[in-house]
Amino acid sequence: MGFREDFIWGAATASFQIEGAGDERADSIWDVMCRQPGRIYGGHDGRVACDHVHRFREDVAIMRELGIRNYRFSISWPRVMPQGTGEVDEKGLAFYSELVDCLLENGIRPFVTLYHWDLPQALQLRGGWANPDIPKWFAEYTKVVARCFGDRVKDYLTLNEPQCFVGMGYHMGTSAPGMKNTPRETMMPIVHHVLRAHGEAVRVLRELVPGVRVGVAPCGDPRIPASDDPRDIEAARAAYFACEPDEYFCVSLFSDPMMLGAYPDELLMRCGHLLPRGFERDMALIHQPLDYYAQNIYNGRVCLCGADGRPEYLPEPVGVPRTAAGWSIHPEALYWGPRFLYERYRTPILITENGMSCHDVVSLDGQVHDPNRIDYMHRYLLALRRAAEDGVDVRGYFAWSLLDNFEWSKGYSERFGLVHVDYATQKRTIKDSARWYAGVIAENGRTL
Ligand code: IFM
Repeated sequence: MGFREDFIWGAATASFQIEGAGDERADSIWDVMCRQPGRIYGGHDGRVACDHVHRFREDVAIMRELGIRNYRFSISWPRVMPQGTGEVDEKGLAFYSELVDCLLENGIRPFVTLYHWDLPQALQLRGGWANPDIPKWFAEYTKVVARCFGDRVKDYLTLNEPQCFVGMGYHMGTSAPGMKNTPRETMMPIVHHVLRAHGEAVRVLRELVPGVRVGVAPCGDPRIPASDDPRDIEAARAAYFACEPDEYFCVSLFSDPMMLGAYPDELLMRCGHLLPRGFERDMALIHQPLDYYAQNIYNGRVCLCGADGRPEYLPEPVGVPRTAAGWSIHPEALYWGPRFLYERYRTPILITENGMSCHDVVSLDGQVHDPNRIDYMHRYLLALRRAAEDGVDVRGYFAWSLLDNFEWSKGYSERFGLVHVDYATQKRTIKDSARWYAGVIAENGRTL
């Protein structure tokens, strides 16, 4: 009972959020966004971030000290291909190669995310995700990655949170490339290009990397049934997989095509005519078996079966616990999310992000005491363990994040790390939560 003996305990990061060394690579869409006044909290940017490119050995040593044996990081497309296609930057590749070697020497298994939002600006100038050629560009980039690292890296995630980089990037305008209210006529092809890019990457990885394991890391807040009444459970399930036009945070919008080979019916009825002509022919490429169905889970929404039999959301209770980012805390999301996802997609589940933003400070004793984060992780992990005990094939959990980092439009104002970063000095301080997590890992979650 509990977590599998080979449970994957890890920590996650993303290139733009930690790497820095902005002068040593070409621009991504996030560099451009950061230069636009008023877009990012405090005018912050990713030029230095956690200076991970120059300090990765120290960061790997911290993971080793904590017993974190799995590390999820992303590759910056513009660092390895400045124009997005064609020329390869050998220095950029060398950085990741050294990082991978260092991880392996320290007994840490690398999990590579191919795309965590930092599109080369050169490709944005060619239309970015709206250009129907982008799946081909993504395949070319994936080939470079697979050929360089495939001998040493066997675990890959194609895309991180397509919901966010599509929804926030093209509909809400809060993420790069910062476009707002892009018409549905453009949004639906963007969604389709993203899905084709995923399919192309899976195909390339399977072809070039012997023994590869591939997944994808979407998001979407799990719906939590208000009670054990089967009608509430079904209402929560229906709400979780519902797909409304102009709602890009739906799980099923991206995951049904990838995992079931079809767009949700309700979407096809209302927006199918906006998909690229002949989209049906792409469904086999998009729908390929995956080794993991990964999901990033932080929040949840409680829902019940309303009087008319339809899902009805409960208002947040007064005083609901919240993170420093203002997100309400719903540990049960890590029970119902994996359960609903596993029941629908029948693929082993990997939690590729979960964690909490806190107002962390280095105390007078030189330590970072973050009991709220410990409590958050403890509650969420208990829920995940219960899911495993109830038959959900849960393979792993990655804490977000290893380091405090650049939290996109919030700049450095949010701290999600297990390790505190003083941005003025780049001093790392291991937080109490990291030591607590180290204990959980050592015990394989038995003492939770
Ligand atoms: O920091 C982000 C990450 O890049 C994507 N998932 C959510 C995290 C916290 O907002």
